[in-house]
Amino acid sequence: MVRTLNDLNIKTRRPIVIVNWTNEEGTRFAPPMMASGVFAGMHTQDWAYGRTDADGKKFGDEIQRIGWVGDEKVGARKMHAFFELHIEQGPILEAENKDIGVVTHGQGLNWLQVTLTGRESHTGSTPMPMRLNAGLGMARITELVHTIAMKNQPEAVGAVGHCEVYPNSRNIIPGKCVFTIDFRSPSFDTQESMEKELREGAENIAKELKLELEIEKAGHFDPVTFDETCVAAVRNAAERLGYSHINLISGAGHDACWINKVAPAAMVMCPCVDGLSHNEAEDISKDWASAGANVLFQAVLETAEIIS
Ligand code: HGY
Repeated sequence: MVRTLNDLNIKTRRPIVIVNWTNEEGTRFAPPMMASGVFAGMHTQDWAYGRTDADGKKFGDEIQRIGWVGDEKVGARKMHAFFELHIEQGPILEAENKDIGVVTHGQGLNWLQVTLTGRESHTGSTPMPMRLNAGLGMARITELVHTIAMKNQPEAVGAVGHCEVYPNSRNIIPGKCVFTIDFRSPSFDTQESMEKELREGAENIAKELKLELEIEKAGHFDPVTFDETCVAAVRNAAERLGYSHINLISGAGHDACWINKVAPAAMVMCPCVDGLSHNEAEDISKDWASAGANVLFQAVLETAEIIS
C-alpha cells in the first residue's frame, strides 16, 4: 500500500505507519496481543517482559536475545486512527459469498490456565479408590467447558486447546496437568457468567477427586465496539469499489481490539478457504486478498487525507 502511494506520488496529510505487533497469538508467551496490549496501556512493559513460557524463559530476555528490544518509549507515537486487515478465520464470509467483512465488533476472550495437582502412581498397581488422577480432572473440566459453551449458544464458544500432562508416561497416573481454557463471547455478561460457572464447577471436580486446583487468568479482553467513523470508512470503501460486504463480529482477537482503547480503530476482513485458520491448510484466494487490500487502501487514504 505504501509502495503504491509512493509509486503514484500520493501525499497524505497524516503519515501512514505500518506496524507489526509482537506476540499477537500469545501461544508461547500468554497473553495474546501482548505488545499491542502494552502499547494500549493494558499491561506494563515490565509485566510483559516477565511473562514466561513453558520452559520458564522470560519474554523480555528472549526478545533481547533476538535483538527485538527497541529504544522508542512504548506508546509515545500517538495515532489518529488504526486499521487492520485480516482473514475472517471463520466460515461466514465464504458461506454468504461476500468479499468483505466490515468488522463492527470483536468478541471478548478469557484464557484460564488451570493447574491440577494429584499424585503420580503406577497405572497397574494403584487401586482405583487410592488414585489422585489429575488427568481425570482435566478430562472432566474439558467436558465442563464444552457444556458451558453449549448452554450459552449461539453467542459463546469454548475449548481447551493447550494441555501438558506430567509425567506423560503410558504407565503413570498423571500427577499434574496444566491446560488452558479459551472462552469467548460478544456479550460481556455471558463472558463473565461462563467464567463464574467454570470456576465453581472446577472447584467441585477438584474436591471430588482430591486434587489441588489453581486457575490463572492467562489472557483477557472485553468485547470490543470499533470506532464508527473508521468502520464507516471501511464500509464506504467497499461500496465505492463495488465489493459485496456484511457487518461482522470478529470471532478471533486482534491487535485492533487493544489499539481501539487508545485510538479510533476498525478492521477489514476477507474470506478464507473453508473458514479454516490455525491450520496448515489455511488459505486465501488472490481475489479475496486484493479486495481486502483495496478496501484497506481506500479506508486508510480517506482517513489520512490526500493532499497531493
Ligand atoms: O486467537 C485469536 O483470537 C487470534 O488468532 N489471535
